[in-house]
Amino acid sequence: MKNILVTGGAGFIGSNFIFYMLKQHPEDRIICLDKLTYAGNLQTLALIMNNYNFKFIKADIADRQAVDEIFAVEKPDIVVNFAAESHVDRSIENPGIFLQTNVMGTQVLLDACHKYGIERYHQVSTDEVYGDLPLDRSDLFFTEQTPLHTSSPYSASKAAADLLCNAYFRTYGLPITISRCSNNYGPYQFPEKLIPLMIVNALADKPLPVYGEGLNVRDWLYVEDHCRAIDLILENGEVGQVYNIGGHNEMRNIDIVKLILQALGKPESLITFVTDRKGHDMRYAIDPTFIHEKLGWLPETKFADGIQKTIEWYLDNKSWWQEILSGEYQKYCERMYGNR
Ligand code: NAD
Ligand code: TDX
Repeated sequence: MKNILVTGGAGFIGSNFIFYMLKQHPEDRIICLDKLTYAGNLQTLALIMNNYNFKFIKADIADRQAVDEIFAVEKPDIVVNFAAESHVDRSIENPGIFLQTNVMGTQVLLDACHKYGIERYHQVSTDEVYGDLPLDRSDLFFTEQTPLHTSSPYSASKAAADLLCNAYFRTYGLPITISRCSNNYGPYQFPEKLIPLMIVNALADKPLPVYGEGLNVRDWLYVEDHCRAIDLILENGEVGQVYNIGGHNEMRNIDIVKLILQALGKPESLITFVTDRKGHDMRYAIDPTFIHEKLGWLPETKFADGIQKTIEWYLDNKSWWQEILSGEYQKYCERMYGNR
């Protein structure tokens, strides 16, 4: 039985990871630490809130005292850090909070791991730390050896956090691992990211804002495949190692948007081309050979199946995203958590 501290577990990937782990490893205990920013949603965790092997704690990973107290009481064996400001567009608007949470928060967690001792600290990073690839070189992919070359304040903050993890491994011998994954999609993704935004806008017959000409390419990974990869890294990964997670599943934004419109029976006239994102990365593409050879991981979900499941989830769970969009979610948090 292990105590696993999952930070950022009220967000998209963190919550999916908690569900995955409770199913795969019911003997373990999960403690979710989350600040509940706009991107964190307690409603997502409502079904497991009363599980005997789950505990939720509202806290900021950058709050040294709070994190110290949590480590002293909960004594985690494993920490998986998902907590982050994760939206590139917001980082362009306001970089400061990205440095605070993604860099300083990571340092606070690493210090606590060093102080209290830990079996493993796993940092959930991103392929964006490698920068981008040109559209006309489909032979090029990111490997674990690709130099860090960031574009946005978001990716710079994630790269800084990765370097800190490496420093704590080299300097203090802290048993860290890092994974860098491509774009995730699936249930519970906040509707500011491409796929859920396009689904909810299309359902409301609102314009679908495509940046530039929509030719940018992303390598899409179904969130459950990502969770399985992290579980494998925790079980069999080598400390000090970086693992790239992605699936040779590259698609242009415009093709994704058209596919969503087709699946929902909505007209392409909803597509609106808008001013491009500043510093917009052209193409991300992961070479997953290393994790495949070392840990036997391969993505299992075909994009056609994953996008269908995702669209169905948003159709079946309208109240989840309608509450977020209407601001109801903030009131829900105060109601549910205000006096705890
Ligand atoms: P998300 O924005 O959906 O969720 C982030 C969660 O972290 C939220 O619950 C939020 O409340 C919490 N959080 C934010 N600041 C915090 C703080 N200071 N202290 C405690 N909790 C805090 O993000 P996501 O898409 O689930 O991404 C999870 C992780 O995976 C991030 O580290 C992100 O950089 C990385 N990642 C995401 C993707 C993707 O496609 N979504 C791809 C690669 C890497
Ligand atoms: O309205 C939009 N219109 C549009 O054309 C939005 C929100 C996005 N886009 C484009 C920009 C990107 O080329 O779609 C692509 C995907 O955009 P996002 O969903 O914002 O993801 P991205 O910028 O690729 O970053 C994501 O993957 C890597 C996550 O948000 C990061 O947290 C992760 O590290």
